[in-house]
Amino acid sequence: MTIHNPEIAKLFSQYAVLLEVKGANPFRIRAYRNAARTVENLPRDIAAMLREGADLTELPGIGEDLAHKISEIVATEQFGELEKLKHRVPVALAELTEVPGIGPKRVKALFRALKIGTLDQMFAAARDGRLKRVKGFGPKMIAGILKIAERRQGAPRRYKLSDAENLVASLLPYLKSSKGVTKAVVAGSYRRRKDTVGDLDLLVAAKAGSNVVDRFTAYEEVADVLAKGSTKASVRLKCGMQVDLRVVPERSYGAALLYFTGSKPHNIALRAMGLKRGLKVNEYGIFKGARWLAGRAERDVYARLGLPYIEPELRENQGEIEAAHAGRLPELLDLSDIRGDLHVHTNASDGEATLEEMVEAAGARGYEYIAITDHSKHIGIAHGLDAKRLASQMRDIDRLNAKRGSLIVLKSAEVDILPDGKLALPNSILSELDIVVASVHSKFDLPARAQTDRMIRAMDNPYTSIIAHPFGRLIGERDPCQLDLQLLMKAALERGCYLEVNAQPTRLDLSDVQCRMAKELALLLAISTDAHTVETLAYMRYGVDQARRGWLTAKDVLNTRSLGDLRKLFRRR
Ligand code: DGT
Ligand code: CA
Ligand code: CA
Ligand code: ZN
Repeated sequence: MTIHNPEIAKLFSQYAVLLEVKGANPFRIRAYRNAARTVENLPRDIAAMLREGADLTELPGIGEDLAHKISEIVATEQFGELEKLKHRVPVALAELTEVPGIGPKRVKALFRALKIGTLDQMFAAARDGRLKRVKGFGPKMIAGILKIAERRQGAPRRYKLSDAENLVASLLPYLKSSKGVTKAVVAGSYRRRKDTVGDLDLLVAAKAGSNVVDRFTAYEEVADVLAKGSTKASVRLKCGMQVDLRVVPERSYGAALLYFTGSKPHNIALRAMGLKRGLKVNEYGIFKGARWLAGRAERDVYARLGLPYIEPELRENQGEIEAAHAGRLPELLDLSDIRGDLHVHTNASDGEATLEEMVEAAGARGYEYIAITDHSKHIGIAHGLDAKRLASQMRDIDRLNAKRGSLIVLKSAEVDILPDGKLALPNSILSELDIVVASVHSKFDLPARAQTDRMIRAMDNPYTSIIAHPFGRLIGERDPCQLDLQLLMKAALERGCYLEVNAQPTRLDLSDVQCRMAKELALLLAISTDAHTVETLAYMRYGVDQARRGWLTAKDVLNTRSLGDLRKLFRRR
């Protein structure tokens, strides 16, 4: 991993804000702000320039001192002076500046007047009236802050599935290595692969008398033990996440897994079904009167209810029980059905790896094709491609395709949809591409009608193939934009366009229910990683998870097709 221009720019602008809070010399502050802008807008990767021995002082606004600091940042991947300053000026910039209207000036005023450096401190000051005394905080501003405080309090925190996976990656092996443990698994919404989870529900099968609960509560990441008994416990981890543990004997493992996987509405529906047949279903098993019938495996419990196995992703009581009963469960898409990735960046725009490296990695995944979709040149996007650089990339792709065996590289671009629905590259260039991925990166706040029209207009362009991340949501950071999805999907169908399920774990856009809506309208979807690195090509599985939750089969997805079939599907002009 090397550090790149956007990160370096961010370090400089953070430093500028902290300097401002501290009350440093305005010239110094401005120097860092300018340097941030220079680095941000640089068409070349600074790390690469340094490797080639370039003299950074030739860049506008970069003198000896700043050039030296950039070298330090690239070499050590951190900015020592920023780290030092963070201790002296303890201001949580990232969270404070997330609040609309709070920029460097107000951050500075907060810190100087009240020594406030975190969101929680600011909320407290808004509630008890101290905030009124701070310059720049009028009644309207304070009302807005109170509203945000309220919203945060009301909604319990949820965690991205990928963040939960990181916690599980060390917790689960830790538990599995306890004496007497035969099985350990995460149930709950995690197993159903929901895009976010409220807490983790661990289920362990263990021999009687083993000390799994003690080992669990002694886990090094545990901050608080909320409850503890002989077969269950709840803890809060240092990161804030709650984890519930249940220990059961092997014999009821399946029943317990079914119960703790949920969802609650699915459980309730199963129980009601059992009652009609004179059977009792609970976390210990399925019973006729006092007689235990089954419970070792989930499959056994379903079978006693006259049902086939239902995949966890479907267990939301959204028709899956009826479908199972009627023998009409979908044969869900599997990661191994995916034959290629249709949205991938390289270091020609804001990706980290070279074209060759991305293609190589796609080949290693066994793909048949990969579309290279670097950004078009436009505001807000780090060094996007203009017509000339895109043409040169196309020549590189031709060379690669001539050289390589089975994997075909598709020429493509992620083209910005401008506010008026036009695309940011001219048709003369788009016509040279195999597919065109179009997406919105600005004006997320248009009303539904206007935003929908804007995207439909983008699809009016005969070269548009796929609309990427239609809602632009960033889980926990940015709400989805307003869209009439039904209208958009119908417009896509009429025009021979498709929508994307962006598999980035912070996006997952379209979402599970939106996938299901596409299926009902018979609109095919592309599941794409939007990978900016070689490693994140593996995000494909997160997209597949959501597609499965949306009942999609391989047939409902574009990139399960052979390249030949795919080309036919993209032939709209
Ligand atoms: P989350 O944590 O909000 O993302 O969602 P879940 O589904 O993981 O919910 P959670 O952690 O409250 O409970 C885990 C599972 O335990 C849930 O999916 C079903 C089961 N469960 C919890 N409470 C009840 C209940 O009152 N009745 C039934 N039948 N099942 C329950
Ligand atoms: Ca849970
Ligand atoms: Ca729970
Ligand atoms: Zn992208």
